[in-house]
Amino acid sequence: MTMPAARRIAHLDMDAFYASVELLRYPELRGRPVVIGGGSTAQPRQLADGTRQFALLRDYVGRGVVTTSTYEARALGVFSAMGMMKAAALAPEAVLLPTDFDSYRRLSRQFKAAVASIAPQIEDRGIDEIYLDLSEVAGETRALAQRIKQAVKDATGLSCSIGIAPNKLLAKICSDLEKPNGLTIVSHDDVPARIWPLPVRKINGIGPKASERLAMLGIETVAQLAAAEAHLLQEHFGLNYAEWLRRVAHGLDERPVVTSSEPKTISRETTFERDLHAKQDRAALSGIFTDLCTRLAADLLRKRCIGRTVGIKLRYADFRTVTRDVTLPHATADAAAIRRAAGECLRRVPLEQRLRLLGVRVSALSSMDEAAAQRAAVQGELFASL
Ligand code: DCP
Ligand code: MG
Repeated sequence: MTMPAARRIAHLDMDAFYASVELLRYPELRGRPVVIGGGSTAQPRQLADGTRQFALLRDYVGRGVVTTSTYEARALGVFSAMGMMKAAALAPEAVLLPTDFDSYRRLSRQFKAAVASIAPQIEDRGIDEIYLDLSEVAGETRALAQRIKQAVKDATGLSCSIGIAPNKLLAKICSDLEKPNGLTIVSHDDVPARIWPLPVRKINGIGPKASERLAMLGIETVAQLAAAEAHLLQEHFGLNYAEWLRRVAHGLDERPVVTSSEPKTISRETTFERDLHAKQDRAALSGIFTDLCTRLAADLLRKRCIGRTVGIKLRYADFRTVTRDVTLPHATADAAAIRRAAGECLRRVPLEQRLRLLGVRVSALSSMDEAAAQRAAVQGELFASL
């Protein structure tokens, strides 16, 4: 048996992202506790002498929550999602700034473009985080990571933290270990030393409910999870989630980095040797149709994709082309499900004329592995909340 080649996967997460973007614009606030999340009343005022006057958290009244905070504010106990009044009690002297999503989005595009110039295999995970597949990128790991961090800094003036590991699961955990401006590299052999001491919450996919439930079983660390009896986990979390827990506790994760350059739609079509009629050539057409769906399902499986929208394309003998599609309740890669949905579409087109071409496509694609991990996670959360 040949082992698949080891991968080199990075997770990059910007440091105190929104707050750091604000500090680019108000450099005089560096080193001070700053909280983002005010409304327009928190807009700094330009004074006659050229200096700026900032709103202070102690003057805040309302029901808003903290969007993010600088590390100086975090040292005072102020974190994302905390009520602003509570934050004001902890850090009355902190500066309050309004959120400015346009700027955050602009800087987000800039840092991603800078990274893409070095490592093009990027999976976008939101405004301030990405996964990178560095397996095919030349260079020693630490030097490569430093180059990426420098490129982000040069393009935006901002710092980020990078975790590099054999898979997404470990890379994500690692990017958080030495924040801010961190660089953490782990191999599979480092899992017992670096990952096992961590609380189970550090694993992306073990939410608050699952960790609570694990704590009731005496499982607080990843090491304890790795050592847990399989039947105990199965009993409390169900087979799928228990199996997933066991794998992640050992640092195992096969999910690919899904780049946005991957297709949004996958299709198969065929032009007939002679024009076919829906009634007279029913059997032949039906066979071709089923065959298309089977091949399409195989394409999806090969690309590890599932899709929610199934569509057909018909070209009539007079070269007119029509399409129809249907969106399913759940994404699928199953040949029979695709055949059924495509059949439904076929019933919605006129079939008096002969046909030259028939095509089937699946769109609204997502990653098969991502979906499975999410299902397992949701199921675990459900079990945990019972
Ligand atoms: N964010 C938000 N609401 C939250 C958490 C975060 O609106 N509950 C926003 C503000 C953050 C951005 O998303 O700046 C990125 O989230 P992170 O969790 O990466 O937090 P930060 O980048 O602010 O800090 P860190 O340095 O810990 O990554
Ligand atoms: Mg961040």
